[in-house]
Amino acid sequence: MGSEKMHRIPKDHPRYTSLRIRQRMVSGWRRGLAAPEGLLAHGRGEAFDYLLGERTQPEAAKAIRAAAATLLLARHPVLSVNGNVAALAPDSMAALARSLPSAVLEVNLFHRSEARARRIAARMKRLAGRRVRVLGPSPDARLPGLSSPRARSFKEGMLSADVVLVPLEDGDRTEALRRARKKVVAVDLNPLSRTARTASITIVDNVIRALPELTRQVCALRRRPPSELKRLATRFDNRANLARALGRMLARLRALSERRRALDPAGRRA
Ligand code: PTJ
Repeated sequence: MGSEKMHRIPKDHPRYTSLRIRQRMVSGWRRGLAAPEGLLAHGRGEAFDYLLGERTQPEAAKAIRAAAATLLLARHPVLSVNGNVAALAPDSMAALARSLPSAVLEVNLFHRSEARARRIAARMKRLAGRRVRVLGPSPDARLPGLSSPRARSFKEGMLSADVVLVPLEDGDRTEALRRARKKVVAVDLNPLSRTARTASITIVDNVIRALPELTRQVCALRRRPPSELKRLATRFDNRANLARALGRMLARLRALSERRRALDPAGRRA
């Protein structure tokens, strides 16, 4: 793992926020939290975020509300943490876990190594506090229909969950969770990914923005009657919402091309 110092990014750089997020990812990799493949996955996400204008769009806000209602109604919600989440948004994930009375955090890695799982679990435990259960090293179960080691999981984690939140997930595991009849809430900037298309609710947004907003919605909806939460959760149509998210990207591209503007996410001339 590299040990060079991070470059200081000038605050007036037009891509300051994006470059700072990128540094967080690199730092997560240097600390042994994120996999090197996570850096590549992040780059793919950045490209889609660019098309979204690097903002939480109305489709994502709608999905976040349905996701908050679904998590509040869950008997045993499990929040999955991988290397990218541990690098980019561990504090937001910990806050979300604290906001849900029965949520469990499960470290679930695509490129699994016990050492990385231990490091991520320790970080999440530190941030989430004593009240939140964190499952990380030494898995005791397997998700059916997946080949090793991605299948490794926990009896008291995903195996017994009714709702699983998977930020930045791979398509195979999302499909395996759906086959096991679990509701899956995904956060994925790519509306075309298998995860996005297979999940019950897909939030097409950056985890950096989506997770704090999800916690805000959980807190806002907490005292609403279950009938209202059920309505919010069941009326959500993932396919239609994904189509609208794609349509928004298309419309942005069309508007920008018609104005002959280079693609600056904020709509400024680049
Ligand atoms: O830490 P591990 O071993 O569990 O590995 C994590 C990665 C992300 C490497 C692994 O799950 C993986 O390979 O994922 P994929 O199949 O590349 O899918 C990642 C998806 O997340 C892609 O569709 C990206 O567009 C999307 N994405 C990337 N960065 C973000 C994102 N979505 C939301 N927020 C982001 N910041």
